[in-house]
Amino acid sequence: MFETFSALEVLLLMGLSIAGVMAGIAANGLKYAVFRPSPHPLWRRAAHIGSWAGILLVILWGAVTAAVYFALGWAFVMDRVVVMLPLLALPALLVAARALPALRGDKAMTPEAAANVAAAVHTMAAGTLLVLYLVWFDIPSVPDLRESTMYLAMLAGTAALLQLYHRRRVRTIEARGRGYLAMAIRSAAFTLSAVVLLMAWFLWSMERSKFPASMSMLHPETFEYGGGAVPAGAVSSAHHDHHARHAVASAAGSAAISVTDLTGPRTGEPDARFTLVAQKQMIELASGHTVEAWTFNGQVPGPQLVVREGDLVEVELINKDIELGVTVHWHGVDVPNAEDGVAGLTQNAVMPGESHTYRFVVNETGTHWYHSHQASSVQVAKGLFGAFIILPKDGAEAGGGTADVTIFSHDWETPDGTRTVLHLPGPASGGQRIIPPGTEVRLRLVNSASYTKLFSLHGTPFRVSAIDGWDIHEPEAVTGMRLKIGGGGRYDVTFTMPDHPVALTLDGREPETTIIFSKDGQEAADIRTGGPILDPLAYGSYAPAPIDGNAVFDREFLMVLDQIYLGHYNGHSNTLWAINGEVFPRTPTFVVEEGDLVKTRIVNRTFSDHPMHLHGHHMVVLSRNGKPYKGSPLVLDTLLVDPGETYEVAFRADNPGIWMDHCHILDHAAWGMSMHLTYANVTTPYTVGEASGNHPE
Ligand SMILES: [Cu+2]
Repeated sequence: MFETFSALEVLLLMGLSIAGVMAGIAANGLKYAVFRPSPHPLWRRAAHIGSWAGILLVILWGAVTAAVYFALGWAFVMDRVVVMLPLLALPALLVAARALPALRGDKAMTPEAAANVAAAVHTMAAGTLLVLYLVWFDIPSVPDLRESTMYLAMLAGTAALLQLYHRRRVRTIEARGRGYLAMAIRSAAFTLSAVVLLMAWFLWSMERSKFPASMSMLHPETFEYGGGAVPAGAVSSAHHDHHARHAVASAAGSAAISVTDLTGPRTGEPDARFTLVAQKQMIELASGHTVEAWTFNGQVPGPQLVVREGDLVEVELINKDIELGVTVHWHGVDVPNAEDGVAGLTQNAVMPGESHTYRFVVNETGTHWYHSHQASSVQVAKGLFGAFIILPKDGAEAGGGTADVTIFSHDWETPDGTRTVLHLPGPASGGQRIIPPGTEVRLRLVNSASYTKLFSLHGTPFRVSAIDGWDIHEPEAVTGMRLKIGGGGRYDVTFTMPDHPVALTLDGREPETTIIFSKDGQEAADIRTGGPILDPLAYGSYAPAPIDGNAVFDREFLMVLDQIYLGHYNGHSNTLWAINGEVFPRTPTFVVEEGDLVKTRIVNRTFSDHPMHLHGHHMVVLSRNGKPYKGSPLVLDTLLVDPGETYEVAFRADNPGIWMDHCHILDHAAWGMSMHLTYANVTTPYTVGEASGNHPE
C-alpha cells in the first residue's frame, strides 16, 4: 500500500510539473497575444486548461496525502503537510484567484491581467519544482518551522519577483511591440542561464559534500535528547554549533569517560582464546567461481568461535595483508564499548603487520557473528566474517545425538555478477551434509549478505528456536514456511532428522543455494521454495516482553528512513539513504544517560527494506504499525523494517559508550544511513577520514 501511495505521489507531482510547464508557456505567450488585433484563443485556452489541471492535481495530491495519513500515520506525511502543502496550495489559490477569472470566457484581456496570469501560473510551477526537489533530492522528513518558513519565503520572493517582472514586460512589449522572435530568444537565454546555474550549483554542492581529512564520529550539533533530561553542559542546537562543542569540551574536563577506558577485563586468564589472522586468499565458491576473498585464517566463513555464557573471551586479531586495515565487530554481542571493533570510534583500524587484542565476558547466549567494521561495506562482502556461538552455561556439549550446523548466506561478486552462496562451515563446504535419522538438528542461519534472504526448509516440520540469539518462547512446529532474514540477522532452526532428506534452499534456487541433509548423502531431495513467510511478531506463544510498551520511558526518539534519489556524498553523486532527512555525519545522535529506559520509533518511508542494527544493546520489539507483538517476545540486534512499516522498539541504556546504529545493508550505511547512540559523558579520541585511515562503513 505504501509503495502504491508513493508511486502515485510521484506521478501526481510529475503531472503537476507538466501542467505547470504547459500553463507557464501558454501564459507567457498570452502576454504577447493580448497586443494583437485579434488575439488567437489558443494561448488563452491552453493557459486556462493548464491552470485548472494544476489546481485539480494539487487537490488530488492533497487527497493522496490525507489517505496516507489515515492509512500509515503522521510520520509518513508530516513533511508533506508542514513544508510541501503550503508550497503547492498557496500558488494554487493564487491561480484560482487571479488567473482563472481573467482566463474565463472570451472577453478582451488587459495587459495587466495577462501579466497577473503569467505571474500566478509561473508561481505555481515554481512551487511544484520546489516540492519535486524536496521529494527527490532534499527530503525534509522531520520538518521544523525554520525549514518550512524558509521555503515559503523563497516561494513568496519568487512570486513577488515574477509579478514585478511580468508587469514590466507587458509595458515593454506594449511600448516596443516585440514579436515572437524576441520572446523565443529571451526564453532560450533564460533556459541557458538556468542550466549553467544548475550545473554550477551541482558542482559546488558535490565539492562541498567532501568530508574533512579528519573528523570525529560524534557531532554535538546533531545531539537529540528524546524529551529526556539534557545532561549538564550539553547544548543541542544547529545554531549554536560552536557553543555545543565548547560545552562538550568542558564536560570532558569534568566527568567525561573515554571509550578507551570502557574495556573488558584487562587481566585474568581467559576461558576461551582465539587468534584471527586477516589475510587474502583465493577461494573456490560452490558456484564454481574462484574469487579473491579477504578472510580470517584463510577460510570463508572465518573460524567458528564457540564459547560458553560467562566466559572471558580473548581474541587476538592480526592483520597479515589487508591494506585498508581491519577490525573485528562482535555483531549481536553486547561487549564493552572499547571491544566493539568500530574503526574510528572505538579503535583505530589494525593495519598490515599490526595486531589488536579484544577481551570481554559474554553474558548472553545464542548465534552471533563477527565481522570487520573497517570499510565494512567492502570487507564483509569480501569475506571478513565468521560465526560467534555462545552456548548456555549449563547446556550439553554439542555432538552425541545432536547436530549443530551454522550456515551463512552470502553474496559474492563474481565475473558473472552477484552470486548468492550458502556456506557450510569448514573447508569441506559443499551442498551435502550427512545426518543420521533421529538426530536433533540445530541449523544456525546467518545472513552475512547485505540483502534480505528468504530461506525454505523442506522435508520436515521445524521450529524457529531463536532469532538474533534470543530464544523464542514456546515456538510451534511449522511446515513449508519461508524465513525472511535481513542482512546481519540470524535464525536458529531446530528439527528432528527424518528418515528422508531435508533441503535448505534460498529463493532464487541456483544449485549453490541449496544444502541437502540426508542419512547417506545419496538421495535426491524435494527442493521447493515459496510458501508463506513466517512473521516473527506472531510466532511462538505470547509472554510479557522484558520491557513493557506501557512503561514510562525516559527518552523517546524517532528515526525516519528516507531515500534521496540523487545526492552528493563525500564528493560523489549517488542515491543516498537518510535518517530524519540527513545523511551521516548530519544524522541525529541520540544522547542517553546510563539507566535510561529508551523507546525508538522507526519509520521506513523508502521502497527498500532496512535491517537496522544497533550496537551494544538489544532492542525489545514493542509493536509494528501500532499493533503490539502477538507471539513470543522478540529481542533483536538487527530489526528488518519493510517499506511503509513503523516499529516501536525499546532498550535499557545499560552499556555506556558510543554506539553505531545503522542499516546493515552496508552500502546503505556507506551512503548515509548511519548514526550514533551516545551516553552523555562519553568521548572518543579516534577520528575517521583520510588522515587516520579509519572508514567504519
Ligand atoms: Cu538500508
